[in-house]
Amino acid sequence: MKMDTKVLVIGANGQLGSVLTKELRKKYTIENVVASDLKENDNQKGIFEIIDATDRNRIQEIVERYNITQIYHLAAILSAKGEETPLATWDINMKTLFNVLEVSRNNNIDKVFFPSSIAVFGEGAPLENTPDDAYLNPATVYGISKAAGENWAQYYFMRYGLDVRSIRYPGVVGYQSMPGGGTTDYAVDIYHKAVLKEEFNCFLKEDVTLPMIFMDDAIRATIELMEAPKESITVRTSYNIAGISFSPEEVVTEIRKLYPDFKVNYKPDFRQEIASRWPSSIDDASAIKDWGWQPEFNLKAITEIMVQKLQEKYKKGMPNKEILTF
Ligand code: VAH
Repeated sequence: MKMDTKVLVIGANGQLGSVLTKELRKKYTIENVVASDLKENDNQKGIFEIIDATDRNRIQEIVERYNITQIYHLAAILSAKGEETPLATWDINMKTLFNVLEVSRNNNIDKVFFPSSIAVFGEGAPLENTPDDAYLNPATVYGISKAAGENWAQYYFMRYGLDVRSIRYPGVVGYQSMPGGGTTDYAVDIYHKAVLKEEFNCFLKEDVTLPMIFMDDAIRATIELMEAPKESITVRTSYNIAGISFSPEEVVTEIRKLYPDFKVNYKPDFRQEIASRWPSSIDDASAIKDWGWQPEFNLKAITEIMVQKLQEKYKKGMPNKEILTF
């Protein structure tokens, strides 16, 4: 019989993983959350273990050592980066998921979180108010791996009763961490450049509207989903959630209310092609019905908070962190 909730976060150094780990430590105490990633991260206060999630035995070892009861699997190669090495991306994204699912079912893990993405949608799905059950036709290897992963998550629930839960994240915007290799990374980098009073080169067209979400909303959605009573979960592939949809030019308009001279050049690259196949807005009726999802941050609020927090960080001398760019 397992006692306390003991959480393992795989991919704890990532854009979402680093913020989620901090929130989980607040919720379950620092002793009950084990952060892990490919390399040490000294700004994580708490238990940290090196895990390469392609190594199933290593996951097993850590699950046993800490008597883990929940696993959040946040490690994956994202949409843009993933296109550089398609087969390696597929291999890493799927192998790590299979390892987490197998270790979880073999160790009676109570709950598993698997992040999916709006990248699972493509040609053939309605691009406005895209519903949970829309036709999945991903155009990136990342999206293909997430669509496959959703079906494997559902299979492990149906076949083995493993309580795997999943959210299709929109593009995540936060000041707490840097994204890496995503098509929506522009929406974080743009705020850094504005606060540093530097020119911004946008790799998407000014009018491409994408579903986005503020980091605080994304983290709250994740924890609310994982806390929902098991019987209320009716979607075992992955839940759509909506935050706020916006285009680069809409962000620029909001930023220029605070930085009137902010200069932006639009230089669409291969990521524009990826973004053009993604929905512009999401229907999250199931998340609202099943576990009461409601976003709290609109673009105005996101912009004000991002600017204020980044001003504070840069005043404290945070290095000018370039977003991973190509
Ligand atoms: C990406 N940030 O751009 C991720 C996300 C919806 C986008 O999946 O790949």
